[in-house]
Amino acid sequence: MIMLSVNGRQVELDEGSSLLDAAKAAGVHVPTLCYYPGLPAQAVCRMCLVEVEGNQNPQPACRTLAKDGDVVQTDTEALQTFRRSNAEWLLARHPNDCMRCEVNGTCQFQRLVNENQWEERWPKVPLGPADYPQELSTDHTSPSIWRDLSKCIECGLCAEVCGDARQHLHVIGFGERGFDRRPVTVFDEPLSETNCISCGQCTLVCPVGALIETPHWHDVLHTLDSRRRVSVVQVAPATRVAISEEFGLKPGTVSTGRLINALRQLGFDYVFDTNFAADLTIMEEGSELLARVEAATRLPLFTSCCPGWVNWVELNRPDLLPNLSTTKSPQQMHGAIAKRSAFAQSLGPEFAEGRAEPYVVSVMPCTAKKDEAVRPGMAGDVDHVLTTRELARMIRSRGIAFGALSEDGQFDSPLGESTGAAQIFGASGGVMEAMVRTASHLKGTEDAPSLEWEVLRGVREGIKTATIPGIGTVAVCNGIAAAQRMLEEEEWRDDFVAIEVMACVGGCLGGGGEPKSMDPDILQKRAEAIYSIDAQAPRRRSYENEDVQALYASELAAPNSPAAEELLHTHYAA
Ligand code: HC0
Ligand code: SF4
Repeated sequence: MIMLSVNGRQVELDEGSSLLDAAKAAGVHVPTLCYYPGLPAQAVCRMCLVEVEGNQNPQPACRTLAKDGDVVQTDTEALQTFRRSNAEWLLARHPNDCMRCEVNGTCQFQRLVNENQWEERWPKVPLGPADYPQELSTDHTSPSIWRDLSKCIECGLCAEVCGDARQHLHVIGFGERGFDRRPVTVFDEPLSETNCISCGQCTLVCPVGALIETPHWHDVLHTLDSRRRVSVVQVAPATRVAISEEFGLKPGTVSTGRLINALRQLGFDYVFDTNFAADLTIMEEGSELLARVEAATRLPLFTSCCPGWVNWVELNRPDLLPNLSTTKSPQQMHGAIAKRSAFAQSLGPEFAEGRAEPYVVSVMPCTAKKDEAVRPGMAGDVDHVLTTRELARMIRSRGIAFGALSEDGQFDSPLGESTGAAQIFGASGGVMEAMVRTASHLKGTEDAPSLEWEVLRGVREGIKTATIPGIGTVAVCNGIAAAQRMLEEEEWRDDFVAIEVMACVGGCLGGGGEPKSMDPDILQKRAEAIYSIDAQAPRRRSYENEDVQALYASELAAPNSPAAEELLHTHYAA
């Protein structure tokens, strides 16, 4: 342990901690722009400069190790002048059109400027070289991600997260040096022409509005306000445990009921649960796995509910496409059922055949789900996809006091019924654990010996494995980098019967559309919330979902039947 003082307050902390950690431990706020927990400190924004006694120059707190006996000052007049000069430089390169910006109210730069009353004093200097074509600075070609370089503050976090620090995809990197430095794609191609998998991790760490999810919430509000179609919304498992953070509730707060009430206040006619379709996914994907094991073909089976992973396979390893499960993701299944099944038509006359089909919106922790919703073979199942962050904006824009809503909201039935197995889909390892819980039942043998598979849980990046009696050994790749590492060796072909891949570390609860929380333990807290919902669920195995049983009895006959194939399965194109 080391002892030091920050603004006169004594703190004790572990060796290896930074001065930023020390300030936090002392309860002192040090401004940052280019810092994100878990990513390497960039130390380029110079907002976190602090004075350390004995050092002539101020030090960046994010990247300077705290030493025993340090005496640190964080808010002297000289430091304030430094910060103001840096901010004025950034303001000169920024459009400062906050009122029309998608991150208005959540932008870190805007907040700092506002808190410190910094002003725009210098003539405008656009980002990049003087002859940089301005049309290249705005890129709206991706169905999932919008880029606006005019808002970039060159923090470097997007290049880090897309590169070696997290995803190992290197779609965005830094071009030029010094004055002209800016984040670019290879050959400055638009994102849609690159190997971007739409994971949205870059939008999660961007402190400003330079990288955002392709916004759908304006269209959704317009459609709801027009009240011309019956509207349906479905909610993903990872959204209900994270949206609380957007409204100042404690991280890890489960907000399912509040969320349902907010969606009703926004004007949705039916509020359903993506988890219903997650249970159905297990029935289809589990049966698919057993059929492949029996026929000894297309093994190992890769899960396909993460669209970032599917994009990666299509772009980089089309030879693996036959191994992907053809089962649609729960998002797409839910949309297909709401729009095209006789089952949904039993909901009421507004769903009946011949009427305008319902308007289906999904709320997801994921930016790649926007991309998935327009994929060939599935387009039309879901009309618009909102990220957790976008939904929070919608709720704020309608003046709904989320934190004050009651937790008593209930999903509509029957497309709102679900089990605990479906809820854990939102965490890395959850799809596999849910499949394990049901596989023995599908085989017609005793159920798996254990309900809970701790070895498949955990939010840390890497590969988890488990040997399941009667099935074989399965693997979980937590993050696209882990999957890439695994595929570099050939052992995976023989070692595993099934492999779950989630492109974002933590699974969906670490998705690119989740709140931009700066809590370093955030994934753990969200995961605990997800597993607590499962632990309290009256039913915890997907085949126990009575409405899923009813859907098979009334319409689909059995998993992987021709009717189920038509409605619930898809194909992939290289
Ligand atoms: Fe997920 Fe899903 S669990 S991908 O992570 O499978 O986005 O939360 O909604 O579709 O259910 C995301 C989360 C979902 C889907 C489900 C799966
Ligand atoms: Fe990289 Fe993901 Fe951002 Fe695409 S969405 S640029 S793959 S971090």
